[in-house]
Amino acid sequence: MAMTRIATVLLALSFGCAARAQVDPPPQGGVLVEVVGGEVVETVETPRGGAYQARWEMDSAAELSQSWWHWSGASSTFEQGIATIGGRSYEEWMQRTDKNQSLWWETIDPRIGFRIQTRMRVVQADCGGVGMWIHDGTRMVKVFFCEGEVGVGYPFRHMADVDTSQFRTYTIEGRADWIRILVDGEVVLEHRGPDTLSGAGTATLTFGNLGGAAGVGQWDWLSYDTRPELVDPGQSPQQLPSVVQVDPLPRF
Ligand SMILES: [Ca+2]
Repeated sequence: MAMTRIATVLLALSFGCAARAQVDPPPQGGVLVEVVGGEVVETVETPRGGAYQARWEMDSAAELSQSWWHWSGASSTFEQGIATIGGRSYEEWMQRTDKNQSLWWETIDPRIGFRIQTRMRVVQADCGGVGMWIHDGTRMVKVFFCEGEVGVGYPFRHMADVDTSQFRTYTIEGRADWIRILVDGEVVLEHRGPDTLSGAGTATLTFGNLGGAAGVGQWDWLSYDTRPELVDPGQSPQQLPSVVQVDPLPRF
């Protein structure tokens, strides 16, 4: 711990007040120190040799099962690189939390933020079913893909009109108390405020049918990045809450 603190201070001094700097991560894992807005963001283990991005092509259940748990109450089928997920009940793919199976839980830091992207379309959805459940270690937000609109919520709720019946690329970016959604590269929804921090729920990253309503979505691919370069990410790091240690969903 002492060595880590010394290294942190030295790196902080060397970076001074740079807006953002990043030390090249060790190739075989170790400790990463980042400076955001002049402040050292606490060390982060990099067990994947500095990898912060992951992507799934939806080719098969086997592809997903390597890093996602499957909670099935309806169906997931895979055909020509498209996953059709959902039905009358929950059909969830949840990022695994057992050791060395979740890049998300190994690297996510809410003070740095995340970018999740997916190309998908809504086949049928009573609002609240098809979506994503995103826990970043301090807060949880839900993303809704509904017929004719997309949004974020729980307990707050903000929606935007979108023709979700066509395949579109959705980008969900978040950091601290800020979140926004882009559709095909255009911002359709952006919100910042303490209400975005009030959502409490299971510590997991999930996509599919979340079980709140009937619904089916078709997913072409999904990716995330836990070290994105976010534009206008809201508060400065000095204002951000400390990382709260959460216990991700236990293995079952
Ligand atoms: Ca695909």
